[in-house]
Amino acid sequence: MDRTYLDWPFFSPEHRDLARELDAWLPHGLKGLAHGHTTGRVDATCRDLVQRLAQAGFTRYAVPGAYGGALATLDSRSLCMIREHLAYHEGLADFAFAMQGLGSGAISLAGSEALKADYLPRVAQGRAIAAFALSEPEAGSDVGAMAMSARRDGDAWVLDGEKTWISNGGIADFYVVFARSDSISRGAKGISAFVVDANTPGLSIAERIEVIAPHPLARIRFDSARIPATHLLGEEGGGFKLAMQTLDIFRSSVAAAALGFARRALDEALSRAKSRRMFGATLGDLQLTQAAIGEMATLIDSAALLTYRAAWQRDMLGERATREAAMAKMTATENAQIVIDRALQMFGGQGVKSGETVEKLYREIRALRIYEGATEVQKLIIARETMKG
Ligand code: COS
Repeated sequence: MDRTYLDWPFFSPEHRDLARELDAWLPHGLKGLAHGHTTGRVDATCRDLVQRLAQAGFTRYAVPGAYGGALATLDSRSLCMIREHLAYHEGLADFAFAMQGLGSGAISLAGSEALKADYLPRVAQGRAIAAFALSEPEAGSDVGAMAMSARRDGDAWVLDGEKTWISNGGIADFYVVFARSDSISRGAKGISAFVVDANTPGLSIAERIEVIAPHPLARIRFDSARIPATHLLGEEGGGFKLAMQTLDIFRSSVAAAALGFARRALDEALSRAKSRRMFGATLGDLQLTQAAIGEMATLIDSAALLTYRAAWQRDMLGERATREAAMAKMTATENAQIVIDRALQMFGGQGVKSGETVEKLYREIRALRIYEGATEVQKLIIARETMKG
């Protein structure tokens, strides 16, 4: 993996140390990991990964320092660096790490002291698996169309409705759930956020969803699920903004994961170019291959620059990096798709054989262009932010 980017001015010595730590851990840290496509096997592998990442100390980067985190506040560059490295080696490891951050992010940002103290240390230590429940069957890109309801009843909130495409659905210990807490029937206003324990009566897994790159994913039902009133996150009606603030942090980390997949694809392509013989030369001697490699390397660097610019801006300038995170997410995921496709092409028939690294990357990258805001949503966000200026 190209390491020269670590000399870019976005990083501090601590980030370079973290990259070294990841490099030292990864070859043995993922050894013996069970693979398999069945729901049960994938669940077990994800639980195993959360334990391994926690023992190595990496999940501590998913929460703030006061609650067992590695650094005082959530550090976007560290999140990106960890996701990039994990994705390079194993997509499920990236997934397991990312979800600890995304699933607990709204608690870190807006939780009461009691909620933070209860949930965040367990996330950091791998004792609780987190999930983020925003999308609904009729409200994906259009978050404001959500219908799930939250009704106040004495010292409780009562939740009714359905959430879908929920990563970690089925294995999570708790869900951060967004629901409509007043009578306004649509739009951003009136949405609130709650922490819901997985064992809450009335919460059930309606369907486990199987996808091209297997990971725990589910549709979840809430039938008069009662949670304590204290499990409201932030202010009543502040849920939409809280969801957007959480996504502002984690979208640049999705970009970093795409970058890790793309870097792996380029490395696979380079070794193929050197070893594969054809037309009396190597694949890499052919100018068409050189053109592909030139394009791939540039797509990767442009994605990396936007990714770490967004992370640096959030960390160092303390500014809302909505536009920058959207640019990074859109560019890095789209570029990675092209890079991986080019790499697969260089493997010819072998590239589509099940179990090949490029075949796996080809399946892994696709969802990243959709989740946490599809490319089309990122374009909309970038345009709106740009037109404000
Ligand atoms: N940070 C803080 N506040 C934000 C914000 C952000 N990043 N983005 C929007 N808001 C605020 C707006 O300022 C507005 O506040 P006011 O009413 O006080 O002016 C409010 O939230 C509503 O914003 P907006 O009008 O832009 O909402 P829209 O309904 O038009 O939705 C998009 C905007 C499409 C950008 C949003 O629904 C979205 O991000 N969709 C994709 C969702 C997603 O990523 N899903 C994946 C789930 S996780 S796998």
